[in-house]
Amino acid sequence: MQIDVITIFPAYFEPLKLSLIGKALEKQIVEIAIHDLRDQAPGVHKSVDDTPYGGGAGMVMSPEPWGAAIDQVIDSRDAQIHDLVVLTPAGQKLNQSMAQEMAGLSHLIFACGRYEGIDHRVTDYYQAQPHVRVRELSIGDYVLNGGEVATLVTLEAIIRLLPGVLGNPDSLVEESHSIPAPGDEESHMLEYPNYTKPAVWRGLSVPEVLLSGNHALIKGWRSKIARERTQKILGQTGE
Ligand code: JCZ
Repeated sequence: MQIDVITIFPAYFEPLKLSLIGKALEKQIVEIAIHDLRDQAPGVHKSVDDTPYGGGAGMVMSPEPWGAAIDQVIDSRDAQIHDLVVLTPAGQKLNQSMAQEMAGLSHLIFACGRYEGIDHRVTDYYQAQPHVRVRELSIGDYVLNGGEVATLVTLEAIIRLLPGVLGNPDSLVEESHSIPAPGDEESHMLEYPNYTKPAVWRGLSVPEVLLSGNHALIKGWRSKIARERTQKILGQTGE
């Protein structure tokens, strides 16, 4: 899988070199290139923003450097289709089935906006290109200062699903039981709580059933607790 990220803050993506994703890069399971949008900005000031048409607060990212940067990464990759992903609070909410779907794609391009976002003609233009698909995604209903952190979250959700990235792929199988079916996002089960040694810590004991060695009993207990947790959380969010 090939991933290109376009940003005015390349340093935000340094953590991708760490841990499991860093290993995936070394193993060439995924190739990630970070591009500085300012390389496409003209003049000594390297300006990438301007005032909004129609007035209002803040600045809007200009379309020209975005067009130049996106054209360059499209032309540099030989994929049949390029998926342009734009993180925005106005996007479709990211969920596990979308991460799974994106993990099956060959070339992802992430455009990280700042300020009040990117001139809307950029997504309109690429949406109309036959070899490009555009997805506007949100990682949740809260406002960040830019697309970088939301892109990092999305990248981690996708890359950990690629074959060979997780040390023990059984974790993905276990996880899959708590993931909702597509279109059934409301009904997902939360996971059961986990415990390890020591059996007593600061006066608190591990639930006795987990020490019983009775796997059927443990399975039943875990699903009961998972159902109770799920009920409690759904109650809190009013769902
Ligand atoms: C650009 N502000 C891009 C995405 N889920 C979520 N919250 N906030 C964002 C986001 C905020 C932004 C930009 C300027 C994404």
